[in-house]
Amino acid sequence: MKPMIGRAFGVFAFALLFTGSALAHGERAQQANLRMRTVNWYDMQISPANAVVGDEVTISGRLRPSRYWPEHIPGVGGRVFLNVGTSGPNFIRKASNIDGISMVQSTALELGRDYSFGITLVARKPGRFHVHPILSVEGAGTMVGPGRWVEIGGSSADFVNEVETMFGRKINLETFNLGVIGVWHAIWFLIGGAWLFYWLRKRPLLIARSRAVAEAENEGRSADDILTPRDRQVAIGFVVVTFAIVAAGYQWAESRHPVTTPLRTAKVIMPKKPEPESRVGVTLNEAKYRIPGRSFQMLLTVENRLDTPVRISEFSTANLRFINPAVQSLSPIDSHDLVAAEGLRVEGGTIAPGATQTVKVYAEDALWETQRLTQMINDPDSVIAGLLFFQGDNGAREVVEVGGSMLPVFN
Ligand SMILES: [Cu+2]
Repeated sequence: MKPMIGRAFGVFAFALLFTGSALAHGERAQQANLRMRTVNWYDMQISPANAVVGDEVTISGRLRPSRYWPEHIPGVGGRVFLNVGTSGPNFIRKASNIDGISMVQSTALELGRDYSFGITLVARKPGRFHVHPILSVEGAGTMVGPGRWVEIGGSSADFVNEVETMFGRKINLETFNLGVIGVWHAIWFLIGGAWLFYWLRKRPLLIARSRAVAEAENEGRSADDILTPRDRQVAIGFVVVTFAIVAAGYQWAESRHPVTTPLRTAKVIMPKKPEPESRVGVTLNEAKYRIPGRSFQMLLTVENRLDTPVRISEFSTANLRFINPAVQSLSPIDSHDLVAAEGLRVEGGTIAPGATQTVKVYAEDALWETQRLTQMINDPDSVIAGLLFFQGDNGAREVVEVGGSMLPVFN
């Protein structure tokens, strides 16, 4: 007995030790290839980072479904829905759009295309919440975008959530019809409870009853023989009462709300669009991940079709941003902003206008480990993808997706 208790304590202590750092909504739990090769999110902004209950908080940015989307996972061409991931009903979503088209319903997108998105929230509860844009993909699950902390002050009591119906009636969505919902729950709870109460009083019960049924069948009788005429009358009574309540409830609801419309399930149609035209051509010749150094390396051939010299300023994959400090300085916005400010090293630096040259890129940071992306070496197909950002001397920016096979290096 004693070792058991000791072990139980050990597990408990272990759990306590690790709950502190958990982010609790599983952004690191998804497989590495799901995070690296599904939706590329960038330019994301959530503002304001501090608000009070009732204030609007907007999320905006761009998303690019990967051209290297894993074949075994349903893609964005089926049905997707743009939403928000946070730790509970702390906000309401007032509006959302992709490329300016309202996303009140779900839609379908295309791989390799570049879309802008925007979401308008209203703060509902006070607290400090980690907020992510998310894209729910039918059959594949939820693809989580970058997270930001949003601090909401004020009091829940000040939250107002009123709408006006087509007939001019003002409704408070926080409390609308709560009484009716409560009454219906109580009615079905009572009926279910009475049904249970009737049968639990009877003997034999449970296993003994099962044995009685088996016995009757062994003797060649019908198992229904153990029911009494009274049992049958009670059961018929329950059926009649249940149907009567359903019919009366329907009549009552119809008379109270004569005009209703069903919930809408149609898809929003997104106009077809071409793949983003890139004035920088990139070919991935080789990609390696050196496990001891947490060093991700890419050998690229870059063709600069712009009329200005360009340099690689950033590599972004799985919401991790590796920044080239020689080109831009960027620091994390908050404690969980996944920016490696000095994480990108580029050999073969500036690419002259019109030139084609080989560039070696190193993305090195402990984030590979802490964000559990090292498991990419366990993917059977070992394909990686991410966005490369090129910065022109004249301020031009090109965003190009790269992807291909990755080779793990163990020493
Ligand atoms: Cu989060």
